Amino acid sequence: MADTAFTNATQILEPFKGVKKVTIEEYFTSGHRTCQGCESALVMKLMVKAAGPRTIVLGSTGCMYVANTTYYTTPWVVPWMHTQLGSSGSAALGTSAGLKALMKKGKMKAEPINVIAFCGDGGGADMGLGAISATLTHKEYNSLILLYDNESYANTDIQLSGSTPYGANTTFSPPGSVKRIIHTRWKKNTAGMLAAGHPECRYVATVDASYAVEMMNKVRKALTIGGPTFIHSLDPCPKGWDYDPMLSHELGELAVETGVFPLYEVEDGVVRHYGKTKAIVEGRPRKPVRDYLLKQGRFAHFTEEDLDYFQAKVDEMWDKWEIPGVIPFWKERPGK
Ligand SMILES: Cc1ncc(C[n+]2csc(CCOP(=O)(O)OP(=O)(O)O)c2C)c(N)n1
Ligand code: SF4
Ligand SMILES: [Mg+2]
Repeated sequence: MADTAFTNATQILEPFKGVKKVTIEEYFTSGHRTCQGCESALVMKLMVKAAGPRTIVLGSTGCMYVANTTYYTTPWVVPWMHTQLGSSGSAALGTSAGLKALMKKGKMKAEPINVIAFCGDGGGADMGLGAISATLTHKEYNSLILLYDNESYANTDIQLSGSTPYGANTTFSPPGSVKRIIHTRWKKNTAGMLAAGHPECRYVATVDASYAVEMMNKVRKALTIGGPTFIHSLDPCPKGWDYDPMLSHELGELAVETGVFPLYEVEDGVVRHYGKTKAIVEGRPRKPVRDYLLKQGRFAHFTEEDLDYFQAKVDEMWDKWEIPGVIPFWKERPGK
């Protein structure tokens, strides 16, 4: 265990060496009302299982607040607090600073307590980005911010966010007979942006609950490294993405296998690709993006031309970016 006298200690959470070594205790249990097949609920469960009982969870408004804390019920076994939609960063920093001050004054036992704040893509990649950025500059406070990305403002009926993929049908971007593609912007590269821009943040990672042990181990690593850390999780959402709930796990895998959502970590400035993403970097062919897109009703209006455009943009991430799938700078761009 690190320096408890300094009251900035982190727990040393060794990685789970395979699924059989994962601890059995649950800290996110029954009592929630998320949709069948909701991957974000699984992310909550795995996140806090990985962190263990000495954890405080803070969550910004969104499905993981509203569906998880219906009047008088909650699945959280650990202390949990709601925070305003754009405030996951402030809540993480304030809680961590509060704990540190209380421990320093001797008002509570000096011990490592994990502080995890989660946010949706609306709350994190859009509205609360400034607060997350500020938190990632404060290296003296330990906190993990986990962005669960269901690629829309789901709780308020699937409005598009900066994290919604190109062309998706949302309540703000319904395809019409005159204009087929309403949402013409490419998805924000949130993890890459935060990793590149925050020198005091020692750990940024992307995860996908279809690869559950890897996901939990990245949470454990972030909490062990300490300081402010950030994890971005891609979460298939049967309601917003419009698919049969039994496909959640498969879609999570396809997002990685097609190269749409690369799995990596940036630890102290060093990039490591993971799992099937690593295999792709080492030369394994990516599956075509159509295998992923056409399983989802939100892309049902896509023509061959739209699929080609999407494929070309993903190809660019892999073939042209400075660091494949992570950092989108080109050494030089032909014709510009
Ligand atoms: C300041 C503010 N604006 C708008 C809302 C209404 N609102 C509640 S949840 C939500 C969607 C949040 O989207 P996201 O963060 O992606 O979480 P998700 O619902 O997708 O889980 C919105 C817009 C609010 N609660 N607070
Ligand atoms: S709308 Fe999506 S994120 Fe929200 S509870 Fe349902 S499946 Fe989960
Ligand atoms: Mg969302």
